[in-house]
Amino acid sequence: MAFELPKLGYEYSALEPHIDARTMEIHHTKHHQGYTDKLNDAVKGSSLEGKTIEQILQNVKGQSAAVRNNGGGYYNHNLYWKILAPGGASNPGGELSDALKESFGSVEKFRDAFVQAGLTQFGSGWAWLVLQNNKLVVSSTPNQDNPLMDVADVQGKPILGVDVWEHAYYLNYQNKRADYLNAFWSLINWDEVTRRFKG
Ligand code: MN3
Repeated sequence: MAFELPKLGYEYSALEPHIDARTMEIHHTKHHQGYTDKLNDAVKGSSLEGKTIEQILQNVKGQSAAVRNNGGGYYNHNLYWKILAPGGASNPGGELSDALKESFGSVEKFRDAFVQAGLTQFGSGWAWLVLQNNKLVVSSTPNQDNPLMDVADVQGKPILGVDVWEHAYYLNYQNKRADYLNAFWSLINWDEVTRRFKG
């Protein structure tokens, strides 16, 4: 069965004023659709057909650039839409909060590390919160790579990720990536991040 572009659980305008509706619409219907279509083309008729996206990414070493880039793009945006929410809780709670304090010292220090990872990722890529051997770490990856991939420097389960490609923020923020990252923080769906942390 082919990979399908997921529907968002909210309107394109739901994240305004932090992320504008036009950016969301283009990001979903053009960029994510493009990764989805190209992934399907790359997988069709190959030994990867029928595998889950997680299985493909965990064994991406040696696969084509088309599989790596579009498979990553497909997975990463699925995660990105889910961990965004309009009017969500402003901070993580419960077990996730405790784990963040244990790994980073405080939620604030985690936030600083996460924003810094997004800011310092040169060019296009992602910043991540990764569950690695029961510990939480922050990392960043270039292009559409992610921590699930067997080619990533920091490997583990991504539970939060932010897209720092310019297409994610340029209409609203132009070159001001820091402003986008700070706005992103206020849109995080902490219930979803906690679900991924526990699951
Ligand atoms: Mn993107």
